[in-house]
Amino acid sequence: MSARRARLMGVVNVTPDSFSDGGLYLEPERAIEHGLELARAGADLLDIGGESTRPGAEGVSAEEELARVEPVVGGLAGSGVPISIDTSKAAVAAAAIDAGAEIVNDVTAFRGDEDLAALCAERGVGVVLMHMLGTPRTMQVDPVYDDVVDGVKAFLAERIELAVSAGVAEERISIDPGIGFGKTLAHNLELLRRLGELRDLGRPIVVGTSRKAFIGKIDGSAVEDRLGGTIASSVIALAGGADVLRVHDVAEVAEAVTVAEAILSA
Ligand code: HH2
Repeated sequence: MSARRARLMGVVNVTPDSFSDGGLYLEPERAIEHGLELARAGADLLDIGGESTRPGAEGVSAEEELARVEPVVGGLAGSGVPISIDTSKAAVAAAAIDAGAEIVNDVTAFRGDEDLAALCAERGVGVVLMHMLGTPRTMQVDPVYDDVVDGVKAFLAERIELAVSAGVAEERISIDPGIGFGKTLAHNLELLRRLGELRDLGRPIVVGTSRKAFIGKIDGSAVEDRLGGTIASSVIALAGGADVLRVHDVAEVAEAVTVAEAILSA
């Protein structure tokens, strides 16, 4: 157990096309090795994904996604760090749960596959329900909200209700504002600044800012140079009440969060 309150979810992308690390961990051995490295660096959870959700991405078939993630989930289950499977497909989630995953992280919040909620209920796994406007293919085409925080909050409240009515235990649900998923720079910044308002929903908050494009829009950095912006935004999310930070650079964010928490709790 780490001394930190906030938990770090280390990202393991088993894809050829993820926006920041696509192709690096496509071979199962490399992905497993990377996951173990993130665990040693302080990850409290490992989030394994086989389909990129970057803006403009086309989906992959369940067969392809499953072939990518199943050996990696199997290889990392039992490493001492709980595994979450980043998928919207019930068939992929089912196989990942069989292979040892304990959490389903669904960027569509159960809108992508009508069987996923019932599966999560039946298997008793944790779920992360994320807000996204539209789909990865369309989400960055002129997103509009009256008030982005109110809109995200209302959506998440509705998805919690749906999950509970499908039989998912409320205490197993976490929520995520979906930074970068159908949001302009101004929307992302406002969500991060007013993150605390999501606490009214009574569920743990997951936030993923890691290496995302909004950072580059602020400081002009290329995707491989966004560590400073990742740390700044992660610490602000922490101060706003985030419980889980989904990051690629676990070691560096762990150092920052340890110091930030000491200050926040002094
Ligand atoms: N962001 C990404 C993917 N999954 N899940 C949650 N709950 N929250 C997020 O913010 C989130 C997520 C995108 O990051 P990454 O996995 O690195 O990229 P890609 O989708 O291109 O694989």
